[in-house]
Amino acid sequence: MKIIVTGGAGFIGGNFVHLMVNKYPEDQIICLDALTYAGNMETLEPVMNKPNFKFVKGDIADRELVFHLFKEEKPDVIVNFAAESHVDRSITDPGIFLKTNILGTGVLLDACKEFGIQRYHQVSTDEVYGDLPLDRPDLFFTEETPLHTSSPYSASKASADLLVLAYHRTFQIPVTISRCSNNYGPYHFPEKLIPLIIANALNDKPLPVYGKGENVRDWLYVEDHCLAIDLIIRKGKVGEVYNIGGHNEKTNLEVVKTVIHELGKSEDLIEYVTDRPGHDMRYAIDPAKIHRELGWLPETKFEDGIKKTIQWYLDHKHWWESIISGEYQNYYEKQYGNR
Ligand code: NAD
Ligand code: TDX
Repeated sequence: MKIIVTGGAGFIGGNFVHLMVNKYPEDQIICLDALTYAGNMETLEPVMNKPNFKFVKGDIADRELVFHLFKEEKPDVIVNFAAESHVDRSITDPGIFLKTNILGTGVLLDACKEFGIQRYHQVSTDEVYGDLPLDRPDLFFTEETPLHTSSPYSASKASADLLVLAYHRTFQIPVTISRCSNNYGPYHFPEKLIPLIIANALNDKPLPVYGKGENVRDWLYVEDHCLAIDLIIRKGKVGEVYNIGGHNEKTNLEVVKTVIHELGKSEDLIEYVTDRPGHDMRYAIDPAKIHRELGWLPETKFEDGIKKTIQWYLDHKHWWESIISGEYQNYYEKQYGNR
């Protein structure tokens, strides 16, 4: 099988590429990535010399490039991770989210229509369902929950999902969609909560908590997400959406305190800052369908996953220190300077 993985130089895509290259030496894995600020060739370093791996630099919204790649490579499967993925950036600069997340998805689907494909898989998010109230712990997102987005990021992801389903119905493109909750683990870009808190705590810098830190996220270890996608592209039913999550709900404050305690730092580092506009209160996935139909269950508990993640950041300082010493400084100042 020949699989194009878009966005494979990013956090989840990178973990997925590592998994696929090592688990299926008989398959060919091609990573297509534009190497935006979030893409990092160092993430792909462990697979660069593998005979079943190839890297192509390019933008999924570049029709000519994508069509050329499909014509040359004749892929069997596309797994689309490529996206602008940070909610805060979508609030300050939404335009690129529309281009990559919606138009880019459209170009990939057009290429599938033109050249044929065995499976197009769209990596989506639980954020397309909006949020749940804190005082209703009995409620969870199912695949039937209506789309109801809050940020330009989530709106762009929901738009892409609708496009994917439309291409399935109108042009019979064999698609699947997965909607996963918050991931954490190795290679997570340090603008997102967990790696940002780890990096700041290690540098004894303030730990910015939005609002009161009461918002709840449903954390999943990245490897469990990758294993779920692998199952869906091999055994999932065409035209279906699968929610992925592990019932690991935590408030942001709980997460921040866990990291502080694991690193032996002081809670005095916590700094409550102005809330994110439109901040979603709670995400919580009901993963019953993927468990029932494909037998998927998460393997890593939060308590173990967070320890492994912290250890990874301690062992790979070079990876994240080179990120936070560059352009990231300007981003950080803009996001947190006057907050
Ligand atoms: P990320 O920001 O770490 O990585 C995105 C990757 O896509 C980068 O390598 C970047 O260079 C690449 N990219 C961006 N624009 C591109 C373009 N136009 N063409 C080609 N490549 C481009 O993102 P992530 O956290 O790994 O998320 C991956 C996917 O999973 C996204 O679609 C995201 O919506 C989804 N998702 C993420 C989470 C999460 O918790 N991080 C949860 C659920 C779903
Ligand atoms: O400095 C911070 N302080 C803070 O309190 C940051 C960066 C975040 N937060 C809060 C906001 C959220 O409630 O922590 C929570 C997690 O924030 P992010 O890491 O930015 O993730 P989130 O907004 O939940 O979105 C993530 O999960 C769904 C991914 O970035 C998305 O790509 C994915 O679709």
